[in-house]
Amino acid sequence: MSEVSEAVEKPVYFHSALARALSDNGVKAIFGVIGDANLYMVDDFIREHHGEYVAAATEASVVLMALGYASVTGKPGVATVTHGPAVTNTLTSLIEGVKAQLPILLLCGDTSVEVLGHPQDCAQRELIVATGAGFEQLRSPATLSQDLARALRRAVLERRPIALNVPINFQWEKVAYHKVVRPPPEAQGRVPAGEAFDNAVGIIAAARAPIVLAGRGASSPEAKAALVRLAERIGAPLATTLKAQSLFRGEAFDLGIFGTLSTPPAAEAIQNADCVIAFGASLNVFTAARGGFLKRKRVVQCNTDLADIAQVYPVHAALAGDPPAVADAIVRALDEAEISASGFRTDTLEAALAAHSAVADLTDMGTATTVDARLAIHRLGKAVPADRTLIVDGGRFLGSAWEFLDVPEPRAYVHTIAFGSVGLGVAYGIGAAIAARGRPALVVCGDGGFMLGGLVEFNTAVRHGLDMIVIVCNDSAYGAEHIQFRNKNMDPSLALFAWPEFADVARALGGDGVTVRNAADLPNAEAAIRNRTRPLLIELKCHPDHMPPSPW
Ligand SMILES: Cc1ncc(C[n+]2csc(CCOP(=O)(O)OP(=O)(O)O)c2C)c(N)n1
Repeated sequence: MSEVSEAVEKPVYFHSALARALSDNGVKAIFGVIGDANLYMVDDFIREHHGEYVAAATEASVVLMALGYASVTGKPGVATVTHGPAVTNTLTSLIEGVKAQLPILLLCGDTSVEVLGHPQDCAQRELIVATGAGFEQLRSPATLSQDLARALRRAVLERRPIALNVPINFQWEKVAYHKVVRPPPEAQGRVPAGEAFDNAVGIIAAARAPIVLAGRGASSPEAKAALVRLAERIGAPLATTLKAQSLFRGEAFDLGIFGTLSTPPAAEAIQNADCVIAFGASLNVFTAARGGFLKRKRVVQCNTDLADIAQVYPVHAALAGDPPAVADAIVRALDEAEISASGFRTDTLEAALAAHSAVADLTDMGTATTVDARLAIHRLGKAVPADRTLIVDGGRFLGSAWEFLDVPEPRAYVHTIAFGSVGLGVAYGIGAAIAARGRPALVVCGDGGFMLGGLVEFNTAVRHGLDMIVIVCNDSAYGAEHIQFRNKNMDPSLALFAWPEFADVARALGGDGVTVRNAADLPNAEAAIRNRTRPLLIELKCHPDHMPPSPW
């Protein structure tokens, strides 16, 4: 679609024009912390444009909320902060957004250049650029509409946060508002031609045991349908990355997650495969099981951008194109050459996949005063509606959440550890909850992560009436560090914490709280989930020496 630009009658204040430009560009929700550089714009956005404004407690969370929104909707999230320390508070979250490749627009105020020695002045451009985010300067009140539209477009096309630096002294200037909307181009069904494509088809035709693997970049309904067609055509089982989990649920020969989180029958099938055809996946170290799952296999990788191919491991065929179009083109080429299907879809494999149960072989590690995190999470997961959003924080507990909780579709899974930071889950979850009202946001975090980041925003979920359930796996420890001291036969007390009762904390913050001390307390938690009317925190008392190992 081309640029839409219209003139508007009489001059308005810059801050009103900015709110209007956001609304005209389809922005429905903004996450923010106000200060003297953005308060009037936010007021206008709410009053004049009936926009949704989420008032976060810290600027770090504002960016994370916008990332959560972008992750669930696939559209840019929008955040607003004032200047100086408000901007420096966003930096860790911006790095998270860059590594997560999520499109957001961060509106930053910029300290007045007229005030010599302003205490809040700092090198905003340099700080932002150092995170890997893009930087756009709002040049003048007259260029507001173009500058905003360009920043939004860049966020989508560059798949990263773009900060738009907005000088504070523009706010009460008058501008003749022009509507400018510059939507990015849509996917163009590109299929690579020539040798690269022929080579890929040759590899697939020769494969005796191929697997079709989908990543988040191939998780649209069209991509799913095309990959299912291809997998059926060549007799390949289907698999996904963690971020595309559940894409093929219900399909025949769905291996589930390909990588360090694979189930035993899926891992066996992967070991027996001789070819992996990956679409929209980065093939990172976790998907590749540190390289082990790609060894002795021919690898075909198809991504929209050539730059995303062979980033970590070499591949045998690189296809830069649109996954659904490429998958269909491969099927046509195989049909033309009358290549028959592989024999990899066997009854034995089907039976092994069907017989697998995640919890059947687990020994309960619970005690009279603690629960087994895996079994408790699995059970509580059944009590939360299946149509939910899942947000998993970082820490040793995360394997339990990844393995025992599922989502209805890939976009309902929100990944929060692109930068390996703990404590981002609750803020990400608030953005996800705003993006998908009607779906409960299920956040799983550790005690350390909750105290590091979740605590500060739990009340934001309360103030905004969000449907959020936070399961805190409380092993009274930085478990990921506790295990390291233990492994070296050292005293782990530096990693131990005597936190307050988390259920009391949740109630003090305006939510509900339930404590699960042992398996007999689980029915209380299940009832609290069923009867929830406000954000609910469930504390699982866990033992630091009885936690499953981290897959991280
Ligand atoms: C911002 C940040 N600070 C510190 C760390 C180091 N770190 C990794 S895991 C972890 C422990 C987290 O504890 P908790 O949330 O209780 O989860 P657990 O490991 O106990 O399951 C810490 C401190 C980190 N990854 N990110």
